[in-house]
Amino acid sequence: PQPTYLKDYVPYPFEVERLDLEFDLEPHHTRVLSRARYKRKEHVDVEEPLRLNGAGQTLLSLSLDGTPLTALDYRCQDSGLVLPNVPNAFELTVVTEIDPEANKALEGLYLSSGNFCTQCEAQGFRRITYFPDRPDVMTRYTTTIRADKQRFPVLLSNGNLVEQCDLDDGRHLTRWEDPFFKPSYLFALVAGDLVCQEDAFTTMSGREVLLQIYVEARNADKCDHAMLSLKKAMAWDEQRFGFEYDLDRFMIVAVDDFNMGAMENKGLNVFNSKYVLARPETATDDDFLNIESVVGHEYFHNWTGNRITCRDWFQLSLKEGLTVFRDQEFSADMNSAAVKRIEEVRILQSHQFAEDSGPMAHPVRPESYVEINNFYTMTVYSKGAELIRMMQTLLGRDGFMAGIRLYVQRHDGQAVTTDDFVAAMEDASGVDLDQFRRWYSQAGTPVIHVEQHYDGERQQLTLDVTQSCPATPGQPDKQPFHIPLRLALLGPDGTPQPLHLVNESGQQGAEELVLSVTAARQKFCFEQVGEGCVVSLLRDFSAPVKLTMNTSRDELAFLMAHDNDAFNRWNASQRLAGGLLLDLVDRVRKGQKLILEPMFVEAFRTSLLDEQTDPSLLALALALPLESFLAEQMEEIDPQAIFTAREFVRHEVAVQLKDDFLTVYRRCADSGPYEVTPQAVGQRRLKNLCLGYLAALAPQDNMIWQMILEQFSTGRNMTDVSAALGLLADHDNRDSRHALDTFYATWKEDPLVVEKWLGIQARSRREDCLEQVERLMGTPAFNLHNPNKVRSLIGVFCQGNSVRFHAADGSGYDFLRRQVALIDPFNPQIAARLVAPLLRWPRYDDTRSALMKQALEQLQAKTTLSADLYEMVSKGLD
Ligand code: BAL
Ligand code: ZN
Repeated sequence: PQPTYLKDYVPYPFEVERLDLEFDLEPHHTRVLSRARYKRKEHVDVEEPLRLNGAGQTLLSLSLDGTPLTALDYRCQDSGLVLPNVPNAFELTVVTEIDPEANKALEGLYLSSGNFCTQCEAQGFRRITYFPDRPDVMTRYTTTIRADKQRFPVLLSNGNLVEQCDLDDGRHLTRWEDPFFKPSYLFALVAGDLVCQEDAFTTMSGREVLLQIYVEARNADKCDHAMLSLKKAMAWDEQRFGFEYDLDRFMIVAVDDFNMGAMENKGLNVFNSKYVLARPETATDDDFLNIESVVGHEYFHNWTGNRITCRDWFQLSLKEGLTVFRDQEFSADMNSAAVKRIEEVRILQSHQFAEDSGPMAHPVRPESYVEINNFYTMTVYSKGAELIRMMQTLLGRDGFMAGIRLYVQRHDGQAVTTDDFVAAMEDASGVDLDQFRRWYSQAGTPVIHVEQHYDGERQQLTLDVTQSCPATPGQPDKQPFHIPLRLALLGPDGTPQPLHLVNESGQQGAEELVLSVTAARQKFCFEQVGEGCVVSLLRDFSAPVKLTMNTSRDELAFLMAHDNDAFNRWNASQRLAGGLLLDLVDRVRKGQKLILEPMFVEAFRTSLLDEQTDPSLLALALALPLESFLAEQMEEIDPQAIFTAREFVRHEVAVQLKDDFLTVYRRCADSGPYEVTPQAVGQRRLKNLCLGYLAALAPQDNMIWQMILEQFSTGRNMTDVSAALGLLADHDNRDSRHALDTFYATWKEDPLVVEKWLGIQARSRREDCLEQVERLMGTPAFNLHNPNKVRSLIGVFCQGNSVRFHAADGSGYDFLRRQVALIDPFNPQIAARLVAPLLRWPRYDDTRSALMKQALEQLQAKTTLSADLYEMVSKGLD
């Protein structure tokens, strides 16, 4: 497969004035008629042929302005059709047949639980009909759907319903018109036996919008939270961004078989059921929060993605980075902003930073791809959102909002680039973002190193800041980034001090400043700085960088207790725990005795007993740094040593603070009805954190073991029940087997709960975990064709159970290789995502790295590799 390059972009030579689609739905033989009006753009050569994308369908007929074409009039290639001699304006009618039932790649039109649905982003529309399947070709769609009325009583597509009638032979028809121009990736069709929950929303200009959530009948009682989230999102987008919904109807459909989380099709969002369905008995707090965030995200795309879309797929972050930022702000406003920020950064630091330092490292705006599906990455999404956040920081809220207004005013209805977005921000605010643009074109995580020098006599503090960025594939040298560095100075009692920058004409005396770091090396000097001040840097994680600084453990403990920036308080706790853990990892590797520093236990106890702080923040501060975060800090990753060191700390803290954990556990005990308020969620988080530490003493400590069993059997919500089951599943004994069996027997008809059951077992610390995973693959609970099941079992084992996946004998690698090889022939997207952990082989010891590489080489040697997997494997071996 050949790469596509950003530098080769050329506009499409034709405009498409309208597109009429007609579907005659049959599971194995769906007939698609598409009628499009094409018009050659001005100044385009008359010799320029019409090129249409298309794959995986049978061409039944083709006619131009009503005249049938013969095989001499066009060329049919693997990737589509070429029509060499077309007039300047014409209507082309294409009739094709497709087989949705056989479509296990879940791209284009397919069946999920017997219902038809579509997924067209990025390039699925070409599997439905021949068309210029690229985001810069926007047109108006009319969709007519005909199907058997009894089997498919609900027939949906984008826009407004304009016709509905019964036909002969038990079939019926609906016709939908979407008044908005859209690219093909936003097309959607759903047909099935679904029930609908309805509600309404009145927009700020007073229009009534019909809201509908369609699900299978068995899930009818699990839509309330998604509906509430949708209404909150619609109101929030009006208040915060001034964006009002634009159609008469907004529909969400939940399906069980879905490669992604959800899809923002115009007016008809199709969701992975995981991000719609929830009841307290079946869904955890995190599920509830994720539903709110994903429902928001897809809804927010209506303006940032649909009304203004991407010129080409290299611009994916134009809509994704911006929309992730918007959903983050929404969740922050609905819940606790500090908790949300910490969670975002925790994921960024452990996963996006890893991507940025591996063979798939790419800029937020990539320069080439073999398969665009491989670029729906943490870098494009999460780092892309950080770029938007940095612009807001540099421009201020008002400047940023002026930029958003200008962006919409200039580009509504267009397909544009990330550069257009930055230009709107610049033009609206007057802030020069020329150097800032490097964030879009340079890959890798910048490292900022800060040396501080205090001159007591002059009362001056100098920060000597250097920045660098490691080489990434194809980019050996980097230019300095424009980095917003938010900082404060805290006095000995924790009070923020007024800041006075030497040689600075701007505002002086503020308690917080954003420094613009733009050079490879830069000094910032502050005056009137008293003795004993501690600097609080990169507050609220003002840039996606790694910060290194010679902060002592005492200073970290001080920041942990006193920093008035909640993010930095958490960050100090992670740096302190991280430093200690990495020292212990080192001792494990050297075979030395492990000792836990008393100051750590004391700092831990102080936080644990703090009754003033938000319990969610405490739970985050008291959680040990993730294994993946620690791994990222190591030159050569040793998963076994990381595991041993973490388990040692967990056990030691549990031994020393057992009574304190019990006190807090009991204080946070479940009371009252289930609510997803920050306070209630926080109590459950803190309670389950305590139980998690205490579990390190079980099952030897029978009292603790019984407590876990008790929570499992009497827990009144899935958060508590699944937390307890996860702790039980770390052991192989009669109680834990009984708990796992009972749980499955209770929930075996609910796929989303079965996924949790699989995930819990895939994450187990049991030494025979892989054996259990392989056994589960052979049971009815698992299905290789269902992406959620694959992610819950295979994905969790390979990405969330580092110590077992990286077993020194290579059994985990061999397992992953076999599963990837099995899945690739029918679902390349999922296979390519699954293989990612093997690409990190250069970071491990010689034995592991040779085995991981060998697994990749074996995959590469296969004769039939999808483009998706080919790209991942070959980059991994480059
Ligand atoms: N556009 C694909 C799913 C999402 O990011 O919303
Ligand atoms: Zn999105």
